Amino acid sequence: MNIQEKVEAYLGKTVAAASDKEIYGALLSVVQEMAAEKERTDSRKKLYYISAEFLIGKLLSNNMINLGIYEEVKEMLEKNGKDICEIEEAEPEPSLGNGGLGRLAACFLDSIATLGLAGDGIGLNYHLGLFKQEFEDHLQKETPNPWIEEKSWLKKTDVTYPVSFKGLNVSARMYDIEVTGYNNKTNKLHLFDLDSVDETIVEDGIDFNKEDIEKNLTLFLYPDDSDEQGRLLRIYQQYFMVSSGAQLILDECTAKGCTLYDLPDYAVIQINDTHPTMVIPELIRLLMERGMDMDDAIDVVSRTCAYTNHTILAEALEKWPVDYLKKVVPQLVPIIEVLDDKVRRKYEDESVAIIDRNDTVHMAHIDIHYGFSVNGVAALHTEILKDSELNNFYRIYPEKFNNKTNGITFRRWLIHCNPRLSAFLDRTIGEGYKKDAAELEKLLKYKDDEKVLNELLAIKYENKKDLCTYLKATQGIEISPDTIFDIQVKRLHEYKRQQLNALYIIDKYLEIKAGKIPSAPVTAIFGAKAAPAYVIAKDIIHLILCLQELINNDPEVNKYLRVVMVENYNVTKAGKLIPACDISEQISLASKEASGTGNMKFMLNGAVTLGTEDGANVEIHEAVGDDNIFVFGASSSEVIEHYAKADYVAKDYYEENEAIKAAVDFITSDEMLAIGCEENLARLQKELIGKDWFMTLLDFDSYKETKEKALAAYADRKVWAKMALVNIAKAGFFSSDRTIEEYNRDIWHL
Ligand code: 26Y
Repeated sequence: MNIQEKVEAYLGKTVAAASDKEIYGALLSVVQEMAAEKERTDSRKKLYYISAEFLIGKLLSNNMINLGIYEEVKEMLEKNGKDICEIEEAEPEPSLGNGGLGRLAACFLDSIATLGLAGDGIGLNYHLGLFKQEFEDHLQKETPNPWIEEKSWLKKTDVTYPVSFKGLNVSARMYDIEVTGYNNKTNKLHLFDLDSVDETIVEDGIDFNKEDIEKNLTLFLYPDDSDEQGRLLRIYQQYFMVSSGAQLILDECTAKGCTLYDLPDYAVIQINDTHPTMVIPELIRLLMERGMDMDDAIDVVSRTCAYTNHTILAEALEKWPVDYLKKVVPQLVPIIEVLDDKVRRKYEDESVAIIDRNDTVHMAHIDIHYGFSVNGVAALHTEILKDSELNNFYRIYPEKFNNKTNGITFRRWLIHCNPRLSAFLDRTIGEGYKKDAAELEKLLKYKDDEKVLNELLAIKYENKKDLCTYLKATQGIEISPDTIFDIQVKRLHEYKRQQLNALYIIDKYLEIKAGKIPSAPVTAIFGAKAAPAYVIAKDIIHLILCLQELINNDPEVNKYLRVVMVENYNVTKAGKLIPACDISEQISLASKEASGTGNMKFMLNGAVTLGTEDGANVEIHEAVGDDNIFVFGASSSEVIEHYAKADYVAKDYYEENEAIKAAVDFITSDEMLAIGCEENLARLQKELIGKDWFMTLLDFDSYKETKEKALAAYADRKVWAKMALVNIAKAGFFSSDRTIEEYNRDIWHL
């Protein structure tokens, strides 16, 4: 049977007569069948990547690319009067993640399978995922995102595991999603769930009864934790995930002949940030239940688990009061106490203890003492961990620390999201880059080739036109492809400094109003979700939405400047925004962004970075050289020194710098208050003047100056195209295939 016949067999009618939704369903079945027929990876030792998030995005096209049928299906659909993009629209996006950490896990699964390595994901099947974002009265409103339909990528299995909480025994059921590698074998993503979970308990946005664990356990990713019930629910979720995962791992290993004493020869567990840390005491508990004595169990587990750190923000490193653990998982408490006791006997240093003097458990400390590897996610980040943040641990265990600079899968972030660019690459440098990303460097040969440079500009222009059409259709917003597309899309967080970008926009607005006409028109595009309980982050969204309203409706200004805040930014929208970008905003306060991965996606798609020397920006800078990136701002060592000396005073910058003062004052101007809400705007303004923990005002001048340079450089189209070309050519290092090869070489040894 050819593809059309297969699809029509599922449809029970012709492709031409079917709806987009029906075709999507039929293609899903065809792909699932093909994936099931593919060979599975198989080796004695297997990787288990445990993560609270897997931000996989829509899967149909990605799977078709990996199975090698994408072009064939696309042509078949065209022949029948259907457009593959419309079919893609019919697929709901699973929102099983929040940002970089979750998307990294998804890129890793793709690369692990592509390299033919045996490695499965373990996570949770959140029914409503991360909330869906809507804008109402220029504010973020959260609503549920039910993504599981009758036909979905999830395959319900018969595998169940008992999980015990204090006073509550439940049964975890495993669901599987096939992970197809690019032209290779397949792996699985195992997502655990509870049959009794009930979506109807959600009301009024995303509120629900937090105490009814049997009904709420896997409803949402990151339920609101501003009260104790919310925090306890997070512990319920984490333990449910790791206990089921640990039982699965032990079952699979024993089935392969593992005696449990040789577990490290059969399994390696990569712990993605601290969210799955309880897998360590839980595995120890399970091994003891199966007859191992405690010291042996601790030794075996310590040689099986490895930890990845994704942050240096102290407030994001998880700590749980022992009391909370006693309320939810009392069976782990004596084990954690022994783990702490052993550490205390060996090391006097209080700062490396597991349970501190306030009876709080430091989850990262469990990972570092009882795992065999600790890795950061970019060179600078790992150095900061070693030198300051985790220095006390580094001095004890220098051999455990290693760097694995993040990467992204080029299948999704180039081949799928930018077919124009990948077709151009196919005919210019051949298709080898799809398996070996380093081959992108072949492009450098053309850096002075006018025809090639013009082609790159034409591709960017077409992608920008597509984005204009999309934003008009989805949000009713009109922008022009003849302006510079300046894009900042990522989680909303003060350290990422969307507020710095917003202050620049205000400054520009005031300049235009004062008669200073910019040399080139700019469209500033944002996309970001704020955690529901993060007040200032939501105020920043409010500020941007008010600026959008004010500026886009002012005929004096909107010829030169427009602002767009994309609603419900997600993987699908990233795929449409990134290929259309001219300037990639990566403006975190130096030292705070562990790596960033959006920066890599933009680079690969020919955008030029405007960024601080932070995270992987540093490595991007090294790769492209000074001439092909715009770098600004205080260095990480300067920033770290400011924190150490506590000598940064935002108010001084506000009072001594006229432009800063004018921009900050404008937040509560009559124009803004006519549109927005005084409470939100005034609170944000006060925060910027009185605290500004992430030093926005410190970098304002240097940001403005450097951004002006970038905007001016854009005018010389040939020079700009050459910069874009160099960025694409040098992106090979940031393939997640490279990252995974390093994980395997240094940590997993599969
Ligand atoms: C609620 C709390 C426990 C929490 C929830 C989510 C804490 C952290 C996170 C997510 C963190 C995250 O996404 N970190 C990002 O990981 C990326 C992949 O390594 C990095 O590129 C990025 O710099 C980092 O912010």
